[in-house]
Amino acid sequence: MATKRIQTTKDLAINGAPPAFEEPLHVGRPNIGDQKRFLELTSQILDNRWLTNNGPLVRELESKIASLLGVKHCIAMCNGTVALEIAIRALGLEGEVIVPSYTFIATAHALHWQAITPVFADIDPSTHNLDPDSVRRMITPRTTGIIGVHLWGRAAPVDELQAIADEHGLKLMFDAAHAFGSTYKGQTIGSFGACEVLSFHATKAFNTMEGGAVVTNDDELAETIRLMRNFGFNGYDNVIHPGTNGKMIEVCAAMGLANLDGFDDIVAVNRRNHDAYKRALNDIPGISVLEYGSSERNSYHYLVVEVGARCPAGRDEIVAALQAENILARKYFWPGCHKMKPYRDLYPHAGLLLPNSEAVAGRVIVLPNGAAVDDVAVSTIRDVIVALIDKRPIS
Ligand code: T4K
Repeated sequence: MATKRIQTTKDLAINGAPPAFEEPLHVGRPNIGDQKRFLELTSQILDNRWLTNNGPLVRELESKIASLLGVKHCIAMCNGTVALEIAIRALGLEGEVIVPSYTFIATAHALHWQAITPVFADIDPSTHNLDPDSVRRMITPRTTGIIGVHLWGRAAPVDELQAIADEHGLKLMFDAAHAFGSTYKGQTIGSFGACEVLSFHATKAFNTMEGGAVVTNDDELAETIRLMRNFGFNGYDNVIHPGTNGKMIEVCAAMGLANLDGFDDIVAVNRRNHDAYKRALNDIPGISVLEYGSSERNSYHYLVVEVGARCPAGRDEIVAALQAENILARKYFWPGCHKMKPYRDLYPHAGLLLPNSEAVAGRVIVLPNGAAVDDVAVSTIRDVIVALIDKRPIS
């Protein structure tokens, strides 16, 4: 509930006025589905005394997700990062692997954590996804694979990346952390590359509190990943792979089962908000709401706004003004992985080859979306930006 009307700059919290919202408006406020079902399932877990280690609810969730995505195998994990690490390990990646820099840090960390060098390729500034030409330029004799990221739930250029992988004998997998329910050329994401990795973190469109999964049509790879998730055990007393503890617990699976049925409703709310944001913001000079196109499905979970050169206020200034109002807008994924300390030290000059990543990282704002956002929130966000740029010259 907004607490004030913003008409001029003096109404802004950055200028000493009280904030527009008493409670923070978050990006990534968790979607909570059928609470009653969740509590029933949780009580069932306690009655059964089966809390983790491939329990019945995890198996039910895996089978539901596999059929929803139209893929043979879904292996649920404790989170998306461990799912990435296990998939990378099971695929036998080593040496160098090409990834975008403009992604959440976990994509790069999952490689670095296993002493594999992430090599950052640039993105297409219109889609924010990997640019296949840049990927080609990054291939060296040490390259063993490519990890495409379906950023904001919009599919990476799957066919082009597969062609490059085939031509150079590289493995291709996808970080599909944002892409639950999205499509590429009409086909649900989950079946592309050797495998795809989902995140079901609390802040995702579909969540299991913490969680993730690897999905694949490859029987052998699925079996290896399943064993690696449980220390590499193949039956009692017999370890046949290096493994880790990547298991999803039953309470998380219960949350997933309770949330799955409401997923389409969440997407509908997000789409409605996306339209409202477009109507409210697209006529502000230099501001544009990122479109996902009508030909593919997307959860519209990420409400991405770009602040262009024509805008009389800078991106950081707008974020600061919104945050002062308790609207916790985010600068995902600024400044880009290559500028974060572990990778900046590895590649101090990487930015020279990543002009689009740097430009996009410098102009994106992610705004709140989901059930907590209503028309008042959207118009308040508009009012903040309009008041901020009031009377400033437009270039
Ligand atoms: N690959 C990609 C491309 C990813 O985006 C991610 C995760 C991964 C891989 C790895 O998957 P996981 O291992 O996480 O499953 C958040 C999430 O923690 C992260 O999962 C997500 N991407 C990333 C895009 O966003 P932060 O550091 O921004 O989270 P934080 O704590 O600032 O929370 C975001 C907002 O949500 C805050 O305003 C608070 C609010 N919030 C958060 C939680 C957890 C709530 O209101 N309630 C909550 O329970 O990373």
